[in-house]
Amino acid sequence: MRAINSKEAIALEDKYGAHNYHPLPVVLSKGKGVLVWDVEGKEYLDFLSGYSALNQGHCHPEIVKAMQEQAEILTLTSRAFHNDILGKYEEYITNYFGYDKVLPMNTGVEAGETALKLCRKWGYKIKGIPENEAIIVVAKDNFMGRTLAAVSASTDPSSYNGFGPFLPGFVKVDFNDLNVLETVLKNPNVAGLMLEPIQGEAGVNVPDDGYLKGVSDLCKKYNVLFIADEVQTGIARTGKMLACDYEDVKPDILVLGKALSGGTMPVSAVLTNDEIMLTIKPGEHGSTFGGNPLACKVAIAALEVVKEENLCDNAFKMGNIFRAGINSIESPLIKLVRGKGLLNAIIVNDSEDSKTAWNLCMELANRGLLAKPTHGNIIRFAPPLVINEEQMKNALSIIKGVFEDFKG
Ligand code: IF1
Repeated sequence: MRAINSKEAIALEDKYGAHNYHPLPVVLSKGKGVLVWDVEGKEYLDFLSGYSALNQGHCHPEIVKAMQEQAEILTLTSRAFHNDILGKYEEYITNYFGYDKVLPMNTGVEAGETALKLCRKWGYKIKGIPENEAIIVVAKDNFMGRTLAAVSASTDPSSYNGFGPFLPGFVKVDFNDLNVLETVLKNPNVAGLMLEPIQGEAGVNVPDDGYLKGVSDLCKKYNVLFIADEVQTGIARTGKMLACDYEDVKPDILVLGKALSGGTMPVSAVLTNDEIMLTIKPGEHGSTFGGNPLACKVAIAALEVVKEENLCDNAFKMGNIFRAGINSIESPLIKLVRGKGLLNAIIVNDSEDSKTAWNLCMELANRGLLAKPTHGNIIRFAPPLVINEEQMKNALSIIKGVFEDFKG
């Protein structure tokens, strides 16, 4: 197949593909580590990382090697039969995160849905909530994916508009407010509370110190399951293995995805204890590809890389360099920078509906750095966690130049 240029590639997507995204006009054809190249050969620093799925960097050799080897042996058995990889993976990941059991799925939202189902089952069978009356509390401005349950839990019109009727049983409370949360958790029909430790799509919304500990304590006090959606914050992204680790909080149910495969293929997982996990009986939940041998081998390799390459420490150190560098930029356009580890965002000093953040990202791309606005005036910066100091300094130099030269 002859190579196509950017213009042709974009035209094909426009003609034959759904218009459910508005990408930057960049057509990538190669990735390695922190770097990506477009079809014309231009090099970029990737500061989006596939929405934090590429924590280990593009095409990590150890992960690709594991994928290639397993792909030639056995890729899928379905769960109708056992295989020689799944049990070893289940032992590995449950020991890695300190839980009794794992339920393997594929995408992050499938893992989130699995957590919601486990929580409801536990509510009825263990907590004794009357059938079909379980309530799950979520934080406003959450993002857990694009399924109907996920958008039923959403407070973002761009996520739920036009997709009703919605799944009942969600109560939405302000993020980062323990008082309002306690009043809601007193309801004996509340089975669980699901939230991201840092709200990614909401614009890297970091709660006050002590909030996660307070959430965990309130959930224990009212016999409510704390479900942590660490699909985006997990696997070293925030400078700790899990964002919950910043407050030594252990969620009852842990939801992982994205970087669980190092960005090679969809792999997600739900981890919890026996009491909760065993409320789901054979035939009550599953997925064709969930826990397939290829995904299991890839996930083991991806998790090994995180530890072998000290990605938590590197994310923590590089994140400090990034935020210090942004804070040293003299620009009226920078309202503030916030985040933990290498999950950061710049709040642009302009209205939510302005094109400024988009235009800044277009100029960043022109100068060799890829980032994209999340809501309106917020630009997320999340490079692969393998980034080194020289690459970070180069990135900061590009960002500084764009903000200082920006003429609107
Ligand atoms: C899009 C961003 C959005 C997630 C959290 C579950 C999921 C996600 C905390 C679902 C997915 C992706 C989805 C993608 C854009 C991106 C994203 F914050 F990461 F940038 F949308 F908020 N929990 N996040 O962040 O995982 O099913 O996608 O594997 O849908 O536009 P998934």
